[in-house]
Amino acid sequence: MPAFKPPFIPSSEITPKGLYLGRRHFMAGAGAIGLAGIAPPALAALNAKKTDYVVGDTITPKEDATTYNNFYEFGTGKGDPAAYSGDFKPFPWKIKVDGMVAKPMEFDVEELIATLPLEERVYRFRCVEAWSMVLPWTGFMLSDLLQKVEPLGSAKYVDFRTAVRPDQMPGVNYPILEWPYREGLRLDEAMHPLTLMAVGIYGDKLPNQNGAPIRLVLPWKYGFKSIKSIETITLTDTQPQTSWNMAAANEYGFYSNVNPERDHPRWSQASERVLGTGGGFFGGGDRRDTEMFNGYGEQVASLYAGMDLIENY
Ligand SMILES: Nc1nc2c(c(=O)[nH]1)N[C@H]1C(S)=C(S)[C@@H](COP(=O)(O)O)O[C@H]1N2
Ligand SMILES: [Mo]
Repeated sequence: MPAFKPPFIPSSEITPKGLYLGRRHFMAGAGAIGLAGIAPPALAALNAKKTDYVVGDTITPKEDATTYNNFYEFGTGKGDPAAYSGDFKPFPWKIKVDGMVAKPMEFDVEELIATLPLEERVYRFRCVEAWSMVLPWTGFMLSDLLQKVEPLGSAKYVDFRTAVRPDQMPGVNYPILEWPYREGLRLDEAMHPLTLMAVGIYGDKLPNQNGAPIRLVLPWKYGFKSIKSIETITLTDTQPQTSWNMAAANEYGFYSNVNPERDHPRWSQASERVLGTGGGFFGGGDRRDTEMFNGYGEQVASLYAGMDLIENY
């Protein structure tokens, strides 16, 4: 794996001095967040270290990021996830990690929150629909979780699946997509330090509509790769099926790296609307040019050295 070189402004420039604690891997105090069995409100104070991985732009207002969502398990409208996820119960929650690993395990998410090093990371998030946000996530590196199960040498990919709960997720009662929602990564992408398992946003636990209690965040890929409310993670030697590729293979490939030079068959990917800068649901607001790998090329381009990224979209 290449050495990591953050191109972003140092977090010391944007963070009150007392909160800036140096390198990552600051351990959240086990007592500070609470272990399994504590009611969800106890998670509100996520004890996270401010991180070096910070994008310099203005953070999108919370109101926008929590009311303009894609989470088809709760409906296809942008307002549906906020409106229809009230019955969803994100705690207690078990996440299973199995497949080509030496030690398949099931983890309680509140225990992971209490024991893995949490960081707050401000990432630009670019949806395939040509809009973007800048969001302060709290989470831990997926690599920290995968190391616990000891991936076998034969494992080459990681398959992720969302929970399917017809009584709590109204959308899964309709054949909008093939349920469960699924995503996949190559193992080296999964192990990359930018790959975050988010458990919070805006310093608080994840709202249901944003993927509670645990979701992936991949800042260099289109938003749909960042699968929400994950229940199983399976290591495999074959490229996993992914929901959007199954729905429309010519529009959504396995890689789905942000690429301004590879237009979606139905629209341009050269620029994006910046959400939260005016215009709301109906367009308007600032536009910015889309960057290759969403601006994270310095960290991730080497993962794709020698690959044709128009062909491998
Ligand atoms: N399980 C699941 N995960 C999902 C989706 C979904 O419909 N179901 N939508 C994806 C898409 S298209 C995007 S852009 C992001 C949106 O995340 P946000 O609502 O927190 O901004 O979630 C992704 N993860
Ligand atoms: Mo998206």
